[in-house]
Amino acid sequence: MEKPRKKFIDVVDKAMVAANTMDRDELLFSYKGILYPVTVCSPEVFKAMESLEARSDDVILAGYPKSGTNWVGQILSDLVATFEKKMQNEESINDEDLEEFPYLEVGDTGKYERMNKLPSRRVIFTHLLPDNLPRSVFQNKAKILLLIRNPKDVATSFYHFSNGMSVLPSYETWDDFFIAFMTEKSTVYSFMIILFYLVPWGSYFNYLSEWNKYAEDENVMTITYEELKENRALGVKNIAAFFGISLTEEELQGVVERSSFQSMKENSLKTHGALGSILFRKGGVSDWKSLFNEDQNEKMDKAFEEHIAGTKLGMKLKYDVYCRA
Ligand code: PPS
Repeated sequence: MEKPRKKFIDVVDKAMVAANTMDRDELLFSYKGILYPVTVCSPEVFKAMESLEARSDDVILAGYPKSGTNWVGQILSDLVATFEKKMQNEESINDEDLEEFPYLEVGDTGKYERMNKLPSRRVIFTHLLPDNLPRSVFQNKAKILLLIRNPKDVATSFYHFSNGMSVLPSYETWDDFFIAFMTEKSTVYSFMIILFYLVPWGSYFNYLSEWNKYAEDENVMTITYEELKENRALGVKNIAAFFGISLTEEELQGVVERSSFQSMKENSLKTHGALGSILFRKGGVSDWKSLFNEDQNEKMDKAFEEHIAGTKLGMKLKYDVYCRA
């Protein structure tokens, strides 16, 4: 993913320009009870997505927004590209015309028919709930890397991103954003209020609860942002093994080096265009300490306890290590 991604940058730039001329209450739409940005998603595209024919050798990355998707996406794309290059399958990696926006739910209605013709291996990112993925993903046993990050850092990252990225509604204060992040489903039916009180792509807690149902599947591997921060080399090795990507130690080390925060940030104008300076913000653990007050810590601790503490994913998050004040 070090090469310039023209189509990716075009899609994002166009969405940002379109959003700049819109009012805050026009930025999101609701589909099956979840909000999405109108400038990058649409109900027609969601319906067309069902025609995607998933493959058992697809490399799927699932993660709630702000969990490190672009980071792990870089690792996956680099692992696949390095392997393909070694096998001299140049066709599958070098043709710019074959490039599709990496997020499954972002594109046009013709995207999935084009994807059906792409050579293997396809690398696909998504923030969607498992039930909203095309049925063929589970039927055809595509492998899924599920990326999770502690809820306090996710909320912190999401808040800054919402205020920097024009396609998402911004928030006057962190307190306002915190209310939206913590609200699972609004019982208030005024459209304006729903927009104010819910974040796009749905509730973090609901996301983890739904994906937890798949956490034991043999085709699903879970990784945390925090474990990757602690030992990127081990994480890269485990990810490669899960997808059956066989590389030498030296090749794996190259993938590790190219996925450092510093290297991705430096390269971001080429890979992400204007979005780069918004997306690659801090890239660390515990920045939540700069925003959460005592009451918000208590509310988050309670919600975590109620919804996911006892689940497999909840335990993987090591909440006591990364989230206790
Ligand atoms: S998005 O827009 O929802 O797809 O965002 P996503 O990529 O999931 O998450 C963005 C956060 O990931 C951080 N990031 C990284 N952290 C560590 N190392 C690397 N290489 C890396 N690349 C991106 C990015 O900085 C965002 O986190 P915050 O806390 O805001 O810095």
